[in-house]
Amino acid sequence: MAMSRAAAATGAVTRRRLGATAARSMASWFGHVEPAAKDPILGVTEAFLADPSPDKVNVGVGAYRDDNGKPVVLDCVREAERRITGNMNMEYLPMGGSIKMIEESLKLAYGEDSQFIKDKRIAAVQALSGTGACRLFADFQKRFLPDSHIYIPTPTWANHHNIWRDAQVPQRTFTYYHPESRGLDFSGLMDDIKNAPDGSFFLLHACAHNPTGVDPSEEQWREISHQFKVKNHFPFFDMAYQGFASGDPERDAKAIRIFLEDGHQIGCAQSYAKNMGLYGQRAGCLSILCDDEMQAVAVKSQLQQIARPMYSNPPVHGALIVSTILGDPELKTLWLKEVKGMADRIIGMRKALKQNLEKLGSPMSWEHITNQIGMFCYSGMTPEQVDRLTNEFHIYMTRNGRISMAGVTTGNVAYLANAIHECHAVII
Ligand code: PLA
Repeated sequence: MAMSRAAAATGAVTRRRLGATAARSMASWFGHVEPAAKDPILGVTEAFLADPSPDKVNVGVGAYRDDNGKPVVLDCVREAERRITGNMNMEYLPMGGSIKMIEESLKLAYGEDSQFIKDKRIAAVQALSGTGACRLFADFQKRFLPDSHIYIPTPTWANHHNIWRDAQVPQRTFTYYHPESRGLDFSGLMDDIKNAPDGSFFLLHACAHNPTGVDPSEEQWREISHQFKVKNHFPFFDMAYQGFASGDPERDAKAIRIFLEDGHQIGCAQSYAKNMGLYGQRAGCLSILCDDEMQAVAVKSQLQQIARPMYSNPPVHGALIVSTILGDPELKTLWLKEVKGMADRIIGMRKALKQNLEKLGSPMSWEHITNQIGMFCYSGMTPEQVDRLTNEFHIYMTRNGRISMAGVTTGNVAYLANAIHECHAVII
């Protein structure tokens, strides 16, 4: 029987498709995909885990350890989990996340009695920790101010560059660190703020700058804020270490509070990874201070719309832990004590590392180890020196010379100091 014209045509299409599939299977679908470059921070953890040496030390990623080198779950978190267990269902959160967690987060960043909170001027959503908050903001910036740039400090947390790159926001850098003095290059910073086109976006580390451990003083923040006002720049604060700089979350919010006093509209990314030890729970918050309540409602709805096709709504467990702790005066007091305890242990390890290096007769000045604050020590070691530390001493850290002080313990500090001393001695 003769084939109908339609059936003949279908057959031809099928043969063509099969031909294409056969050709592709010979060439392989993904043959062109090259391995991605290793992440400069998380790649260090991978290398550390693969090293069988019993001496190995990981001072790469910024993850707090106790003095035995063990990961820590805070007592306030354990207690919050105990209270939550069995009491909650596992339904989806709203697209913008837990209202209670957001409320508590805003109080932490903007102040318990903030008028902006009372006036409902802040658009805020729960985010996938600090990274997710930054990414959501970057996507929002691209969508609603498509011609804008982001000014990022030199140096900064490496992932900032990836985040704004993937959001397709063009990046520029501004001066931050002065390598010779191992401190802030304040005049360079102020010049760059002045020279940026009016109305530029700037990424600022709210406290405990990563990787340098160098923050502006209160007076310098005031000058920066003033200059931002003159230039009408937008400050976006990444606050990944609130509490880790001074041991007191209230004090660590000082830079943000100064900008608020001066009448800026700000954006803020908060993370509970470090200060509550909720790393893998991905608990964070993105907030944007708006002109008024109506604008805040609109901005929040747009943030939710960006989140919906990416991950729909944020995870529930970490948010519950955060809201349970911050919403209960007794648990909050315990949290504040525990944050201070973590910050103090790090300060103690800074002193111990410096003393050990001095005891070894190191000809270098190690003042910066104790002058810097937060989780990291920006040691000044070169990538080659870091490679030696890793290859000869099994000490793992990022190649920019950053030491995560949170991984230094009474047990490994002398070994670390000795290795640093050896590697420096050769270069000098
Ligand atoms: N912002 C800054 C400045 C950070 O240092 C980090 C984490 C984040 C945001 C994001 O943290 P979160 O998404 O887990 O909340 N920086 C770490 C880890 C601690 C990392 O690189 O992911 C670091 O070792 O630098």
